[in-house]
Amino acid sequence: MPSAPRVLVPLLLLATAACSSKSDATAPAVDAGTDTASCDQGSSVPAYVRSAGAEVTFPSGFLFGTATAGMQIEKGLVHADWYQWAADPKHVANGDKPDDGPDALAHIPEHVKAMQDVGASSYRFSIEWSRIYPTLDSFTSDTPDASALASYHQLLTALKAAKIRPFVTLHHFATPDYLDDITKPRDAQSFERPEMMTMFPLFATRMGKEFGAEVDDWVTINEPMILLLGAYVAQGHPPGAPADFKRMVAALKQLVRVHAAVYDALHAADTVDAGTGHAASVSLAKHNRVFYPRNPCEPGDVDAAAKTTYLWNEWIYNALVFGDWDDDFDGKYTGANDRQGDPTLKGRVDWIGVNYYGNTLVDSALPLPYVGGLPTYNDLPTSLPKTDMDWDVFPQGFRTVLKELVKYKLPVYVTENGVGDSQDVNKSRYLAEHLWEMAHAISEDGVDIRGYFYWSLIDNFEWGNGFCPRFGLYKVDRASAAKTLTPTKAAALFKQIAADRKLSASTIDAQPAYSSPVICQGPS
Ligand code: IFM
Repeated sequence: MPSAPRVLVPLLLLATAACSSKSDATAPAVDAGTDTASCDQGSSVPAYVRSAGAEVTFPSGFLFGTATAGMQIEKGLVHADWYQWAADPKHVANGDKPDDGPDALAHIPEHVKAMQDVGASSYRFSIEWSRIYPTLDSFTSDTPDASALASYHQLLTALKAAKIRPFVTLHHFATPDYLDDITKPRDAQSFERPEMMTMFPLFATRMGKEFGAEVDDWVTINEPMILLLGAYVAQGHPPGAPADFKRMVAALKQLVRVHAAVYDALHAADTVDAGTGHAASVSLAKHNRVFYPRNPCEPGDVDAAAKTTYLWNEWIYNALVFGDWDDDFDGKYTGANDRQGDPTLKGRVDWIGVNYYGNTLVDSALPLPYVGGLPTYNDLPTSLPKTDMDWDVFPQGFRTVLKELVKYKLPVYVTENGVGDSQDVNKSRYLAEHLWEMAHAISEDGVDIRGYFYWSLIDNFEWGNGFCPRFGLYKVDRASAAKTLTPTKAAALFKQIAADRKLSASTIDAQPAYSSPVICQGPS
């Protein structure tokens, strides 16, 4: 996610100008955070009260994994929009550059060993489109880069030898520069471009054929809402377009259709393989949050929090699971372009992928179209512990967000959850508390969760925040030629929980209490 503080400044500027009549649309039938405190308690965000019990267990076959993304750990992705965006020091804190990161493709054996050392049974990573096809010519002529293919095959071979199940993301924030020209942010770029509708499915077809024998589980797109907000509203992602919420919404609509086409392409290309007996299993990694009214006594804030929950958390999966297309985002299916059960969208995810990082406050004084408020998720006026990103630590929200997914009646994978903690003081407690709440979502709320991917395996390039926030289960010594890995304190805990398949309340109690983080500044 890009630097939150800077992300939201343009939203503030946009808010009043962009306010549309939709802001007083009927609130959808979705409540804001289920634990909202009453008006007279002053704050809508409750303190953490751990879900009850002495011990939780995890189902047999449950995957304990870690996750990464190419742009954040690989070197030399020169044809990616994000690489070019990061070349401008105004876009990344300290002028950090992805090339100064962990150089992952040069250290595959060490990274797979690190996964083995913590008993991980799965790994989510991305195959970078711009590495496979660096130029439009190479894409058009289907001339993939041989060394790129070899590197990803090397990784997949090593994972197979280690019995680690791969989940492969095809688009994790970075787009080839021939689909996103960052020098022309006012022109249609990336998911707005009509050719994305055909080129991304074609890329997926080729990747399905190339890697399908080694990969069953595919993530089409990482965090659509964060990506589009950064790209078309908040200038936190390339192309950094001037803030235009309508543009973002148009891109969102096309993105959902692109996903459906990529889903079909992967299923056609990656059929049942001899190794596993499985065909492709496809979803996306959707970043969901808990939205609270900034002021619980302000009805506009309460309404805006409910509407944001719907648009942010539900709208995409409603379309891709049920085929329910709410074109005007009003929470009803009565608009001229609304439809339910659309066969071109329905059933286009095989499971629900969800990334969880915390809570958000929504302020109706600054109404964005469709939701009637401005969401903010950093530097919140709460007494909750903070992360390096200045986000709240909010484990109970994990359970809330997971519970919202029950209605889809599909398996769920937590495709990301983790904490920026450069001092390695809060990670263990954060991990334990979040796993605890997730286990309750399984056992008490009936959420069919099949796996959990800790973000991240290693410290990496945290987009606009550069290298300051450290999300890794392993620290990376970026200055060393070997890019040496050192386990954090949370690595041993992860290993213990993955091995035992259980976690006791006393283990959580044994973790150090949260202490103040080093707040990492966003880009200047
Ligand atoms: O690092 C990011 C990742 O790329 C997408 N999800 C959130 C993480 C932490 O901000």
